[in-house]
Amino acid sequence: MNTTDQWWKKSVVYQIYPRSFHDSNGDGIGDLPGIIEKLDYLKLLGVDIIWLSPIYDSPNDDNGYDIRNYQEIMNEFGTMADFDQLLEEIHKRDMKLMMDLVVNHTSDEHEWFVQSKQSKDNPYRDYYIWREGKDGKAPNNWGSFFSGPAWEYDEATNEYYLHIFSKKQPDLNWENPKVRQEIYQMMKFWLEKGVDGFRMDVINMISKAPGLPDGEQHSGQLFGDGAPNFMNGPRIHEFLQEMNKEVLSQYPTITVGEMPGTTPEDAILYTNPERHEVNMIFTFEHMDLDSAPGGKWNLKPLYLLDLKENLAKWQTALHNKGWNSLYWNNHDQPRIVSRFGNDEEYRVESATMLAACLHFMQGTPYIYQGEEIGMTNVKFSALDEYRDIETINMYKERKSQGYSHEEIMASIYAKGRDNARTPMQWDDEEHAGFTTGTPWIKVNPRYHEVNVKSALEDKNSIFYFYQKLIALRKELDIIVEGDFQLLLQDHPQLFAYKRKWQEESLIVICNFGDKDVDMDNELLTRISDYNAILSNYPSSSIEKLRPFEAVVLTR
Ligand code: ISL
Ligand code: CA
Repeated sequence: MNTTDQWWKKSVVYQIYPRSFHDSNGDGIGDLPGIIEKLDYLKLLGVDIIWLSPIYDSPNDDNGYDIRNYQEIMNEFGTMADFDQLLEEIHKRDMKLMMDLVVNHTSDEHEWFVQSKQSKDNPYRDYYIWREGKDGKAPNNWGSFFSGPAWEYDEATNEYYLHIFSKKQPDLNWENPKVRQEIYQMMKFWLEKGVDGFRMDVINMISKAPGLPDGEQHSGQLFGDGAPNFMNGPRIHEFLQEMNKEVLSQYPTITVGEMPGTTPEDAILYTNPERHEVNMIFTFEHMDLDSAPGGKWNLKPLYLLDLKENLAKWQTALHNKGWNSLYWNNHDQPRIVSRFGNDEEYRVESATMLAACLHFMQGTPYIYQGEEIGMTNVKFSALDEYRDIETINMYKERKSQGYSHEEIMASIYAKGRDNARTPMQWDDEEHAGFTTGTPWIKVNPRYHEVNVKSALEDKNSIFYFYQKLIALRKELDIIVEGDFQLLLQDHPQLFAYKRKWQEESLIVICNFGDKDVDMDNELLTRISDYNAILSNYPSSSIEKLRPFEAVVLTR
């Protein structure tokens, strides 16, 4: 494969969560025409590829990740004609479009499932995973990601169906070749329209361990841990290779697999070009470092040493063997400036430092809407202001387990997915310029201060810093090609690394703390012949780094 085939290695992806991006008709819900109106803004930022979270027909139990019809557009978002226009406008601006491919499960309102439920001998029965109960209980002890068991009992046929996510998201049965063929046909429908690739939702969960054995029961947990039996399962590579052969290899696509529970060793198997599976995956390891045992809601502070060790491990392991995706944010994660930075007095400094720290690594960077203006987490006081099924179900489950309201809200403030899903803040008008109606979820009250309009007016804004990072990636091949070496490994406050390629070197030094820190003397001598090419303070001296300062040097 030559580098023109691997164009996505030089690209930067921008993720749009359509429901919250821009509403064109005042119904309070973002839509496709709303996105078209903002394409010039994305072009100005300089991104190459747009990844759209699901826009397909859906009853919205999980905001579109529960698809009722793969080949229709969600009414609230517009029509197929709007979609065709969106694609055309994106291509006209020399950008590309990546669709969300959600094929581990469908909505329970998808025609296949409606049929499947009818009777045990319905031709669609085997499109999903149905089992008899065991001793009057569910077929196994797996829990769902959205609280409660992963099985739902169906009275009509006296069997249970598997749903790793909500009970309105039944898992498809990938063992059934007909299911696979249906999916491949559907993918071709979109590729024939001209879309440029897919982000594949929890794609490493499509192969389940035969027999669906119980998971280990950890103390304090309501359910067994099914993950080892449904993540990276026995036929996963076979399925992906088949999909690649039958579909992807016939089009010039970019593909990224969302893959929780995946190590760098797994990632190499998924992304080594010679294996013909996907181009890159989303790892979760760095997103789990601030969780205590028992899952994301059990909070733990981030230790910088853990983050450094983890990211360095992925960088070195995948070099020349696979390909990384680089991300801090998406629609499932809290806002990075509130999480690993300081969203109060050092919002701009920490947002830009975090951006620099990530964007000089090897891999394809992903920017999530609002990240480029430093949008922050929210703290709604009442549960009914939250919209996310994961948050609402977790609240009820923890309440019944005896947690206090305050304890649960603390977890939601830190980790709830709605942190990322409040409307995009375009200006300081009512509802932040997102809608003229009533937004489907409350706007973050900080929109007066944090919005696109003011970012565009300030040449030192986070927006222009991202713009610079994207431009530098196009200019400096070392960012795409270079190897990675962690520097100052044990330093508790500085994250520093070196990239090397041919005769060139690039060094990134980031202060993750809110205090000044003296530069390490030895490193200072080593970089005396380097030139600073970027800093997130108006002027910088590398002898002392100020709070959340980032400096990038080359030689
Ligand atoms: O965000 C999470 C909560 O901890 C993850 O468990 C998340 O559910 C997991 O990363 C899978 O995410 C993807 O599939 C889900 C959907 O809800 C997410 O929005 C999507 O990104 C089911 O389709
Ligand atoms: Ca709308």
